[in-house]
Amino acid sequence: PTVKYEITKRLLTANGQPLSGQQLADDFGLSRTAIWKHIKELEEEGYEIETIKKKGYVLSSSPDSLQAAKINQYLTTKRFGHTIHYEVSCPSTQPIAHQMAQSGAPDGSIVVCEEQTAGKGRMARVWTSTQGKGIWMSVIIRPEIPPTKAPQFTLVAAVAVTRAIEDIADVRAEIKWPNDLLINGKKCTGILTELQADMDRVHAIILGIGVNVNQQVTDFPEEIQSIATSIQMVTGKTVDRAELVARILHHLEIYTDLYVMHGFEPLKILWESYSCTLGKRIKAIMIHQQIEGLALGITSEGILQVKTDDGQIHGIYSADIEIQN
Ligand code: BTX
Repeated sequence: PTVKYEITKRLLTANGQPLSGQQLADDFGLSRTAIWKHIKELEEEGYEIETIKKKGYVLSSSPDSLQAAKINQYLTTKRFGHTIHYEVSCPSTQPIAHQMAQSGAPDGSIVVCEEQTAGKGRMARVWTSTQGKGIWMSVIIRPEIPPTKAPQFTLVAAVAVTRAIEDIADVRAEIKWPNDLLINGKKCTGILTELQADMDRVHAIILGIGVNVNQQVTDFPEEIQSIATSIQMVTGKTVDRAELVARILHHLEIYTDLYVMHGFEPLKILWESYSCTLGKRIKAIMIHQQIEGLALGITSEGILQVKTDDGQIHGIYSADIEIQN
């Protein structure tokens, strides 16, 4: 970590106590002028810093951003989020994370940005990622599991994000199998699970998480205004995105460890309690076919079971779901 990062972290966690310029200079082995230059740079980035004579620097406000130091102040995890790659703007966080994973980034490393110019959904669809309004994040996870189990990870992530939103914004999202989080029937989160694996071993799961946090309806392109929502639109309150990122990582680490130790079974109960798919008539749209019927449940593998009108039960591994009642 750079000196500027360390100074930012100290300012953010000082709780209004002044930080002495001399002390900082001593701690980092720099001159007071060098410290002052870092402070000026932070001010240019939107941090408001007061200089109190003979006492030092006090942070009066910080910009609404997902810079590493902002996330770090809320981290409660052992591994997740300890390596943070931050971009102001990028096409998509996924390829950056893939590259990092290939060059050996540790378990729980993340890529976050303020804006994606080519955000990806599943099957080459577009994920709208408005500047400064949401969480556009990829998490590199290295669980010891066979590749066949990787799709279940989407469900694990869905539970983690739902719990985090509940903690921070006091609103309960519902999970629409397999990867959407809905509030009042509209999509507020999408999850994209990608893999680096060989036949018998997962090297890394690149978990893409997109959360609509502080958008107004007009921040969305017209064609998705009727199907998309944000936490702010539902609660009327602005959420600190950095705090929400840290909370997502908190739950994600716990549930990942639980999953690796005990499988999907203990998470299945939680997943079901947040689901809005089960017990409903649905249409499952797959590439080569569609199935209509009653969503009975998910198996301990995370496969959706649908009973068609002829009484047959179908196992669905991956599909888009329309809920019909
Ligand atoms: P999905 O294929 O399930 O959903 C994509 C569909 O959702 C789009 O076709 C559109 O109808 C709708 N949509 C697009 N943008 C939004 C939005 N902001 N809010 C609600 N609905 C929307 C879901 O794919 C997986 C999305 C993963 C996004 C993350 S962000 C970080 C990472 N980087 C990246 O490029 N993708 C992932």
